[in-house]
Amino acid sequence: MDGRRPPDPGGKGIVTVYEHLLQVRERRGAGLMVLLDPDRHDIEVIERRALEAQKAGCDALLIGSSLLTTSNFDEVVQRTKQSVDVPVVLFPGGVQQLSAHADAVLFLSLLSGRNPQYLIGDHVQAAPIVQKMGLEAIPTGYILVESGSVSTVQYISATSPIPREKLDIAIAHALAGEYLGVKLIYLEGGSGARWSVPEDMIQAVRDSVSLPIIVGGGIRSPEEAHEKIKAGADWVVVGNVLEKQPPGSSLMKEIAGAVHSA
Ligand code: 1GP
Repeated sequence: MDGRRPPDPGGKGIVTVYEHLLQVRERRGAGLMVLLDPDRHDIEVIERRALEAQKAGCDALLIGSSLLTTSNFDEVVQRTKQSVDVPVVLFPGGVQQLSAHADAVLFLSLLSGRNPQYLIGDHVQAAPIVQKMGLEAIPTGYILVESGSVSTVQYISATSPIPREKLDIAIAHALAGEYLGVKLIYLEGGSGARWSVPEDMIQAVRDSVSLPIIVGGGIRSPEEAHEKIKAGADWVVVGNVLEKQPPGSSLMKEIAGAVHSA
């Protein structure tokens, strides 16, 4: 524990965001995280979307970007945090995406790649900052999966995704993550992916590791989110498709409903 007390949404004495994630899984069967990308919208829009996400029933917010081009990241996190009660979790594409205003950070190691910067390099730079900020770090094995086109994260990280049909390779990476001690596996198609992570791969990883599994990238409908949960995902992340919805759209609520009823 780092001494900080993240939110206690259920009033049950939950003291870490990781525990909150596990509790949501127990209570609701599965969870929805909405991704807010500071590069894509003004701060006011991000605040509004964060509130909409909370009202729609989302269980946690992720903030991050593969390529951060805005200069007000800290302010975005601060104002988002002030707007909602659900945990605000950093999903950083790099060391510059840290903020003491968040409740936790997914401490991502890009296991599917062989670029040392994203396996350990950035982590060494980030770790002392995370400690000074008092952020809860959640060790996460990040596994990029081929999704029909070159994703931003693939391009920026200069790594190859796991081919969609190579279930054994996905299993081996997830297992290696478990043995190395990560607490979450994140199967990622990349934001705006043409194809989301295939269900047979989610199922194969589910059958092989005991860790909670997050699945994101290219999920666009309640039905698709429902299928990911049925295949074994504990959490679904949705970002891109929600950014394209007009104010008042019910899509977020429908996706939340589909996730929680799976
Ligand atoms: C991207 O998994 C997240 O890192 C969410 O993807 O934006 O395609 O929903 P989308």
